[in-house]
Amino acid sequence: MKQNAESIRSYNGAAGGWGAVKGSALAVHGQKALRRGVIAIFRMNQVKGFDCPGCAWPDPDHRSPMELCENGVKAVSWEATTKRVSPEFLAAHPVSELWNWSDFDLEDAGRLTHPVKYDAQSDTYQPISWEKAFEEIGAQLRSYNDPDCVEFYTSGRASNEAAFLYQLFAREYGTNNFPDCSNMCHGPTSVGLPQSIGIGKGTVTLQDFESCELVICVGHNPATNHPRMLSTLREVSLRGGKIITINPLRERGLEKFSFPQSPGDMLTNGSTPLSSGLYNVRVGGDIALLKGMMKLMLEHQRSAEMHGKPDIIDNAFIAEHTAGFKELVEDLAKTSWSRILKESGLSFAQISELTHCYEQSKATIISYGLGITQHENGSENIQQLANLLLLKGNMGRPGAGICPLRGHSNVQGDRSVGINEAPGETFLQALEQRFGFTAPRKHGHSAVESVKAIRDGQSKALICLGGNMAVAMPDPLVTFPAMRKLDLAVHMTTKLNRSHLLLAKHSYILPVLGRTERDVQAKGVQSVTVEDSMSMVHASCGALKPASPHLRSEPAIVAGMAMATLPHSKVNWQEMIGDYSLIRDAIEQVVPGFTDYNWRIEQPGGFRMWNGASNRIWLTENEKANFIVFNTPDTQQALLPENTLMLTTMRSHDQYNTTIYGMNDRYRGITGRRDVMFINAQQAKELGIAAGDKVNLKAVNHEGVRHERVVEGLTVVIHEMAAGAVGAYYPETNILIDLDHHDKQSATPAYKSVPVVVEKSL
Ligand SMILES: Nc1nc2c(c(=O)[nH]1)N[C@H]1C(S)=C(S)[C@@H](COP(=O)(O)OP(=O)(O)OC[C@H]3O[C@@H](n4cnc5c(=O)[nH]c(N)nc54)[C@H](O)[C@@H]3O)O[C@H]1N2
Ligand SMILES: Nc1nc2c(c(=O)[nH]1)N[C@H]1C(S)=C(S)[C@@H](COP(=O)(O)OP(=O)(O)OC[C@H]3O[C@@H](n4cnc5c(=O)[nH]c(N)nc54)[C@H](O)[C@@H]3O)O[C@H]1N2
Ligand SMILES: [Mo]
Repeated sequence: MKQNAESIRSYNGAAGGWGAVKGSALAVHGQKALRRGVIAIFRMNQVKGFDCPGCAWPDPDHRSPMELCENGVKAVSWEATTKRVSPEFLAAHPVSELWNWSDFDLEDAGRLTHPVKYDAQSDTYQPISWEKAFEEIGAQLRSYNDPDCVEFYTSGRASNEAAFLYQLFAREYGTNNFPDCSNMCHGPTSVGLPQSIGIGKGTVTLQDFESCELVICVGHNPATNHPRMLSTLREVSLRGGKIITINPLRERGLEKFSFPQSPGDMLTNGSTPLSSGLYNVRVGGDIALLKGMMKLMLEHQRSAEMHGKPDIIDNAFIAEHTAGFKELVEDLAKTSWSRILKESGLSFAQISELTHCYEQSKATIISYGLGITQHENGSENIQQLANLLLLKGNMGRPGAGICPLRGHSNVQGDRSVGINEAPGETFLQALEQRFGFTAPRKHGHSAVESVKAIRDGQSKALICLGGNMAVAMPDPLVTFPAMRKLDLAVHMTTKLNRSHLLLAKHSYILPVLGRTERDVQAKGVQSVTVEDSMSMVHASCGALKPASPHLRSEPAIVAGMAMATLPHSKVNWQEMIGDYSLIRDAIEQVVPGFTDYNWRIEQPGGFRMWNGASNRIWLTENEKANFIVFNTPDTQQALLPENTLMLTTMRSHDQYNTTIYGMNDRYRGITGRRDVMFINAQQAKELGIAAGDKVNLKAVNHEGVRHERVVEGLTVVIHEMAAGAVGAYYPETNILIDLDHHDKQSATPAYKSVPVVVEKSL
């Protein structure tokens, strides 16, 4: 397609392949990390190596010599860079100057080398000793009467050991305020899925992909975000399994794949076709589509019964294992086809084809990502996916189940070991029994609630274990001023980012060892552990020399703060940070599922945490798997201005969340820029805009256009995507998202359906 710009071209190649090798080489080179990077990359995801800090896709049992992917290489070289942010660098660049740097430039400046504290007089971060920093932070935290005025944020790269100590510190201090990055992605998985199947985690393992007949990929983009999944999908495809995509956008990377580790593919420029069907559902139209599929299945079932043909649905499973089937049937009977077609944006023929495919498959896996979770009905979206699986008994048997694609490499593990704003009583009692302090019972703040509490002056201090919270959250018009009202901000981090420049009265940056680096404590070299998207727990041991001798490990920093804050602590912090196996012993004593923790992580590949639903044991209140009905409200869009479109915010291929590695988005054909807006050809024509035109995006709500919430000067890119929607990159567009626009049950921001209008720039 002609796009009127050199920087924008349609991409027709395969994912992976030589493009990925070139992308990896550029990433390593750009960070001047060639030697460090290469050593690190060879140790990544190997049995005795470290876990890739990229995504949470599991490692296969039989690892290829290099179990890695292009984006994993970028993540490692970004961390293994030889560039440094030293005290001299910080002295030379006042915060007011750094504020004007781009997000890319801030992180590209390199690794932080010393603990620093902000000095208002010089407007710079200045070095401070670790002991003094701990002492001051501890004194500040002790000065508050109400522990609930402190927020403990976690980003999902933290290891189980760091996260367990962190929650221990916060709970002994007296609060359950754990805003977490998972509140921004898979909150609906944690809240919605347990109501259906009794657990907020996926039920499948990599082995299930070896025997499934069909994989339905709904609302995720693995070529960019979980590239190692493409190797798994390639194997499914090679043995004749089917892969279907439900996505408003055509994501080229999911269509064919050149396996960078297959000499055959690479030498012949060959590729394996992956997804064989794409259904361009409307943004937010998944529930309508899923209801349409289930409605058809029930019609086919009735017809099969009448004609004495084999069953379409699994009646035996439904009778023995589920509740709510009758209500589901009633709801589907009431749901009209006109509404299903309008809301899904698909034709009856397309829905029939998809349903037929699902009916034919004897074992189906549904994998899903943020295209499902980041909506006002994110939790309900997931419950409808579960309904569809349950109808055919596709849960808890080989080759079948649900597969949420989690984000950060240990986001699931962090939740498992206690990063939870609403902890269960059993967990709290076990914690109390092991450590002998009284744990708080009041529910704490999730991410959105924490920003509101800070905005309202209720919360005064923010401690961040990694991440870039202020930039990742919606609504910088609210979030940024809120952060500047804080009394205390402490950031444990590897690199500089914008959140660190939103100054509190007292601001500290504490530099941490990365996943790739050797961690030596009193009892020698330490490993940490992580849990992937399929509940596999394994050890990760850094190999590189630390970026600076002044770095400390995350567990050691958390323990340092805890000891300085809680002089009468019941916890033996010093002992635990000398030997992380003692932290794992404590986790084993508090959290079910970690029996023989230290022994089992020594086994190749680690171990899988027990999962009830995978064994058809439903840990729901009624001990059944539940069909959950959702009466879709008459679309709220009716209240919005007539020309409203739904903006879905996206990641480019060269970004890891708020970390921008580069300016390309290869599979979507974008080179050297991020200031673009994707739209389909017909929609563009209706708006009177064409490829290459400049437009402004403005937020709208029921009161009309909100002129202060605007992103200006985006260039129009014509892309195959559903009608009624536009796409643009995150975080640049977060200004358009209201803090109150989130999934109702889990408060996960509805980043994927933001009401906007498009105006032509003058
Ligand atoms: N390289 C790289 N890897 C990453 C990350 C990264 O930024 N870069 N981030 C990590 C993190 S924290 C996470 S949570 C994961 C995210 O991984 P994904 O879940 O893949 O997240 P997104 O890239 O946001 O992609 C969401 C997809 O949903 C589609 N979509 C949008 N709206 C809808 C809808 O209404 N319905 C449907 N069916 N689809 C929709 C979009 O077109 C897009 O293809 O990746 C992790 N891995
Ligand atoms: N509009 C829109 N907004 C979104 C999303 C979206 O799809 N659309 N996605 C949301 C999602 S899924 C997520 S998970 C959030 C991401 O939210 P966060 O997890 O808060 O953000 P990241 O960008 O992953 O954090 C990057 C920073 O982590 C620090 N870091 C890197 N490695 C380490 C380490 O090993 N240890 C420590 N301590 N720090 C480290 C570096 O300083 C780096 O700048 O964004 C959310 N925001
Ligand atoms: Mo995420």
